[in-house]
Amino acid sequence: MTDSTQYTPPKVWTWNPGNGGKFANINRPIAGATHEKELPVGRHPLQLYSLGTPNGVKVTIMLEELLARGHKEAEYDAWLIDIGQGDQFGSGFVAINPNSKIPALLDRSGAKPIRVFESASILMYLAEKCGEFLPKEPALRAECLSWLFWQMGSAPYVGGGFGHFYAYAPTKIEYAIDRFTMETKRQLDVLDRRLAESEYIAGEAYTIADIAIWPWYGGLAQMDQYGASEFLQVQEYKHVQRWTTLIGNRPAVKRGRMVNRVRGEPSSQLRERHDASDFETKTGDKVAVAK
Ligand SMILES: N[C@@H](CCC(=O)N[C@@H](CS)C(=O)NCC(=O)O)C(=O)O
Repeated sequence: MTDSTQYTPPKVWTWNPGNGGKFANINRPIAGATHEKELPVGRHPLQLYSLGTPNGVKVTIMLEELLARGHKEAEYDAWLIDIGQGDQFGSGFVAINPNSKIPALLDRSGAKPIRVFESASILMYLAEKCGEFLPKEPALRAECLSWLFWQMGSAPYVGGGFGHFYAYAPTKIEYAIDRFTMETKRQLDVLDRRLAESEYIAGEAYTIADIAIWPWYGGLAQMDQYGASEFLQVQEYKHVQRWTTLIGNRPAVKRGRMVNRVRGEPSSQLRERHDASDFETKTGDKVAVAK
């Protein structure tokens, strides 16, 4: 690999597979399927194809919240998409999300299945389908959607920028880490100031804005995401800390975090979810004992 301080870009970029980065085996400069593979389909109206990353967890939290409010139409099968193994490039997955990224949802409740991709789009779709967590009053709705899309525009600087260069890049590049740390801390401060003036992100009610933002920024604040708690001095963001605890204590959030999770304590991992009872009987610790 070229020394990053010496690198002069050539006239035309060429693909150098296996550039040493953590995700080198799955990154490609072209879209589309790499192999034929049908997706499994379960018995519920909603089929979710996902993984327990911050983007995936947004959707499983939302589904568990909707079920907790009694919405039977939110019953779902959650299938595991192993992005490290390239499952997102199978033909069945690409047919649901041409962008080859989790999460992707298929709603099979109507005459014709409806595909939904991009996590914010999935949250809005479910919120509108069930009439929950997205205020109807125009000013409140605008505030909620503004924060929802703030998250979508901002988090790539945290994940693809800060997290990538701080934790995953094969060389530590001070310029890149400095640039994205500054931005990540600025975003934490944006949230901290907002949460100083209101209980939840979009006002007095819990909404899809909280559901979208919590997995990313709550992860930084209290889950040592990228092993960067100390580096970022996350304890200083007092209002973000208060809100992270508030949201994290919700039973549906606790369940949603477990779905399609493949890391951490075995008892916190429910690799696939096909029934509400799976949380009691199919977590990693219980499946391992049964084997
Ligand atoms: N903007 C998308 C981002 C989704 C995304 O980046 N998903 C990652 C995992 S968190 C992924 O599937 N990566 C696989 C890949 O890039 O090949 C969303 O919010 O749904």
